[in-house]
Amino acid sequence: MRAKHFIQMAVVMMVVVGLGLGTAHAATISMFEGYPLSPGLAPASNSDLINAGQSTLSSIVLTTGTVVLGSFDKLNDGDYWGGITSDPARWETYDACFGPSDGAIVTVALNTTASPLGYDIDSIVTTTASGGDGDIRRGQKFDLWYSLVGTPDTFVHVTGDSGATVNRPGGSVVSQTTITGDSPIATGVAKLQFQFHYCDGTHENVYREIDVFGAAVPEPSTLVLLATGLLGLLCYAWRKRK
Ligand SMILES: [Ca+2]
Ligand SMILES: [Ca+2]
Repeated sequence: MRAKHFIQMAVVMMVVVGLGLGTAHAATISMFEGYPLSPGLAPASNSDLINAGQSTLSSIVLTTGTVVLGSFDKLNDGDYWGGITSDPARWETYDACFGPSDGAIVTVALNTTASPLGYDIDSIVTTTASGGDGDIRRGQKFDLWYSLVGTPDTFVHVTGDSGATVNRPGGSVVSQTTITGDSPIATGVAKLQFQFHYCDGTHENVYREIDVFGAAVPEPSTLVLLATGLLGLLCYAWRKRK
């Protein structure tokens, strides 16, 4: 490829990336409520971007606040059940949850060494469960923020339900929200932040898992190779037809 063409392609790609960054940061949020093992309840993922042990996760830390119930490592352990997956009754115990204090912030750093252009975030699934019917701790209320690879410590708020990104009091045994957005929610992401709030101002909500789904943003070299390969195939087909 001639240098001039490469520069033209690079400029086009920068414009495309720029347009992507300029889109609105509004999210679409759907809510599932039901009993454990109900149809429609998404299972916990153990291979999402922020799950413990995944190469896409750099660090996940509680940067503000405390754990008032359960333990922090339940947030991304790929499990809802505290290891006893065959017994739905165990759902309602407190040993497999993360109950953050009001205002607690969890900061997730994605592995930008492995993916220098950051990550596309397609969807985020958060699951809570607690106690008997009407227990306020089943609800979910948190703000979601993300930062981009160029400015990893500048966080952008994702707008969702009124008052917070997610603000659902909850009413059944399980509450699960799925956050999506303009596809994807954001691109070129370096970090995510979740700030948790008490739904009723008094009681902690108990989170069982947060799954973040997405993929590494392909590097330009990969895109150029793909484009060149495609062009080559088209030329080949065209010459064959002649
Ligand atoms: Ca868990
Ligand atoms: Ca997970």
